[in-house]
This record gives sequence, C-alpha cells and structure tokens, in this order.
Amino acid sequence: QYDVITFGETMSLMYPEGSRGLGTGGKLEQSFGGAESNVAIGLARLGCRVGWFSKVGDDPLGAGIVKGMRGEGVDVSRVLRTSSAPTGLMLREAVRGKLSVYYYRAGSAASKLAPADIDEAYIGEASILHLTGITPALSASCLDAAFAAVAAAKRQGVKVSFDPNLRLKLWTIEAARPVLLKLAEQADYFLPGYDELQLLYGTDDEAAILQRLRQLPGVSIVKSAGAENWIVTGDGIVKVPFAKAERVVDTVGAGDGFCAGFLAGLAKGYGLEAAVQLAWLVGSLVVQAPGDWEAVPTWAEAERLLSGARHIER
Ligand code: KDG
Repeated sequence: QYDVITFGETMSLMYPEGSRGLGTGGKLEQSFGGAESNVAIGLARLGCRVGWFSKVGDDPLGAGIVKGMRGEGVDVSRVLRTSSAPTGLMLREAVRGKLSVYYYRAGSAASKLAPADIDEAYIGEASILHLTGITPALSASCLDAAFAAVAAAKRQGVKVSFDPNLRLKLWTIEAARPVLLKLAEQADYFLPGYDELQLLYGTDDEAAILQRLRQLPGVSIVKSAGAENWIVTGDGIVKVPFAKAERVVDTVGAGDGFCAGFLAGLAKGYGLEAAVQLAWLVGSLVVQAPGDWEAVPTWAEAERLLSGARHIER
C-alpha cells in the first residue's frame, strides 16, 4: 500500500526573519522539520504513497506538525501522542552566512519512542522502510526502536533505506560509529554523504572508503563525492556527475531532498542512475529556499526540469 514508510523525530522549527540573529528580539518564522518527515514530504510531493510516524507531545507544536504532515499528503495514522513529554523544538539562525542550529529536544516526546511503538504490520505495508542515524542518537529506547524497525522490515520482506545523518551535536563519533555502521550493513540502500564516510571510516583515503563500501551487502549511494554522486555495489562504482545548485540559500534538508528523490525514482521504476539524477535535482532545489522541505518540487515540476524545459510565465 505504501511506497515508503519512515519514522523519526520532527521538531517545531523557529528562525528569525532574514539574516537577523536569535537573541536580538523581533519576530520568528515558524515551521517544522525532521530528517525523516522531510523525506516523507518530498516523497508525497513527488507522487508517492508514504507514511511517517513519530511520537509528539500533546501540545500545539505536536498538533501543528501532524496537521502539516497530513496536509502534505503523508499518512499520519500511526503517529503517537504523549502528555508526559513535550514536542521537541529547534531554533536556527543564519548570521553572516553561518548557519547555527540549537536543539531543545532532550527528553522530548520522540525521544521516548521504544520498540513497543514499532507497528510491524504497518511497516509490512511498505515496499521500503527509510530511517536515519538521528533516531538511534536520541535515547537508548530510540536506538532499540531503530533496530526493532529494521528487524520488523526484514521479517516482512520490506527493503531498508538508511541515511546515516551523522549529528555530532547528539553524540560523539566514537558512540555513533558502531551503531551507524551496523545499520549500514543491514540496509539495502545506504545513503551517506562523502564527508560522513570520512568520519565513519576514519580516513580520507578514497580507495579505502570505496573498499569498505564494496564490502557492504546493499547498494551505497554516496552524496557529493567531489562533483559526483556515486553508486557503489560489490561489482564496482558508477560515478554520476552533477552541476552545482544555481543559488544556495539554506542547505539544511538538501540530503533529505536527495533521499526523497532517490526513493521516488525507485518507486517509479527508474534505474539507479536515473534515480540518482532525480535525487540530485530535488536536493538542489531544496537549497534554493529557506526551510527544510518547503522548496521540494511536485512530480510535474520535477519531470519538467528533468526534461530540461525552461520556465516561462506570462
Ligand atoms: O536533515 C535536516 C535535519 O537535520 C533537520 O530537519 C533537523 O532532523 C533534524 C535533526 O535532528 O537534526
């Protein structure tokens, strides 16, 4: 029934208008963001059937997130609510071109997700389960929930897609490494950025990184290795060159847009290379507007851009 089901923490997001910093007074814009819900929104806009679940607080921020996700066409029927913890909050500012993120998420509702919250029958309704390395960093119960979800997917014959999304604000590289590498081994599609691989494998040596990727059982799709994205399997590597985005306003969410485009490509029956091209297109559009997901294209827009048509408005 679903092309993709994903789960993870989504926080309310607030940021000052323009380039004004936080702490200077004035108005804040409000949105919401979370790596997995960003991917879910991207997939829904690209015409895929997608479900997302999480745990939110019984508060206006949680209600707003669920409403926003539902409005984007994402199935939210399995989202859990709790009155014993608040919805997480994230503040951002971009001062003199430098983006800073501040989390208010310790002890949040989503950090209480646990294996008992994983609905195996629901996951079994999907072709692909997508998760990220943010979830296991949130708490011990979230770590267990991430592995429980992967185990449920495997039992149900559902493929697993995994973006490591290394967040060094949440845990150290030493703590993250064994967990993320274990999840990478269990993934059918592993979607790291090249810079994350350097940290995860503890080396800048490209040949050594490739060697490690080729030993993984699944396909690795590596984002931004120089001016290329890579498709790596045990058989070898395909390098897919890309052109830089025309205008970069806000890079947050680019990787999620990439994942959404890639998974949408798979759902539409594209080969890996075409799926990576769609992935790059979506990621490069996301960075051209503020917010994590606001600039994700619809399927009609993506198709038009992929075919190279120019925008004419009259
Ligand atoms: O990938 C974008 C995410 O980093 C952002 O939406 C916030 O999910 C988030 C996180 O935990 O950092």
